[in-house]
Amino acid sequence: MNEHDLKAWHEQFDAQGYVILKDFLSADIIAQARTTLNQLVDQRAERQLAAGKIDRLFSDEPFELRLLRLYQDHIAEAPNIFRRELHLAGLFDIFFNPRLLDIVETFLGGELRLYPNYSVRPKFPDHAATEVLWHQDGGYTPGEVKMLRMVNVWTPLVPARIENGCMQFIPGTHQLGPVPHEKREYYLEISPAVLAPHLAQVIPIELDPGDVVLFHNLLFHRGLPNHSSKIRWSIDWRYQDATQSTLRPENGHLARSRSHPELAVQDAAQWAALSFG
Ligand SMILES: O=C(O)CCC(=O)C(=O)O
Repeated sequence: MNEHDLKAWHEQFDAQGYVILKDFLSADIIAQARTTLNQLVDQRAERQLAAGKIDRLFSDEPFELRLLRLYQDHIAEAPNIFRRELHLAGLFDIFFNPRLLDIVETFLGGELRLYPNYSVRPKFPDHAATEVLWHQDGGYTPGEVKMLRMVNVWTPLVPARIENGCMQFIPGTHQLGPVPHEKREYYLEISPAVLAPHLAQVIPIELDPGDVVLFHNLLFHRGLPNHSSKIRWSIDWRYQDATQSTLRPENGHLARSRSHPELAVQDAAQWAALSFG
């Protein structure tokens, strides 16, 4: 991170509401995350087998396909998000990545929490529950969301393209403040009258594993449907100024504290011993 890059990132984040950090996470960190998530898939395989829903574990299927095979005859039961399951040692290097925290600290200051909605999304092909409608992340939090000082993060574990359900952003919309959302079957959606004037400015956020996008908690965005034949795996999480309330029942976990470093999550083993909240 040099001063020149940092200045450009801040300017882009302020004006457009997002910044893409290309090739930011190492191949080892991504491989470790995929291996770790495979443990969750293993557990699902055992469960499906025990329930008589499948007759084999599909152990030789690749990461992009195995969960699909496990649920292909029971697609309504397929997981579309993992949250509570993510206290796994192999995800520590993503959520508590020191280089990432260094950057986020320049936005939010030296007291940083991992906000309590870290998620992994296995986006199944053509599955309505995995098409995430236009929203502001803040739209999912009740109360004075405008005051929340946050940096939101998304990274893919497979190449994310328009075809397999990358995200789309509408640059600059974070400056509109919190807008009304309406309840749909699976997700909230920004009210059509508010959204419509901005749709001409939509851009796709096509990323590769290792790339990371930082975005504003009020930026209009959505996750496209996956029209490919494989699962689009991704991780999304958020950091918040830990001196604020989360406006949620959960407090998240301290990721960095300049005032009390010993109170932040120290290592992978501690992360794995904690629970969602
Ligand atoms: O992964 C997706 O398709 C959507 C994710 C999203 O909306 C978010 O991270 O806020």
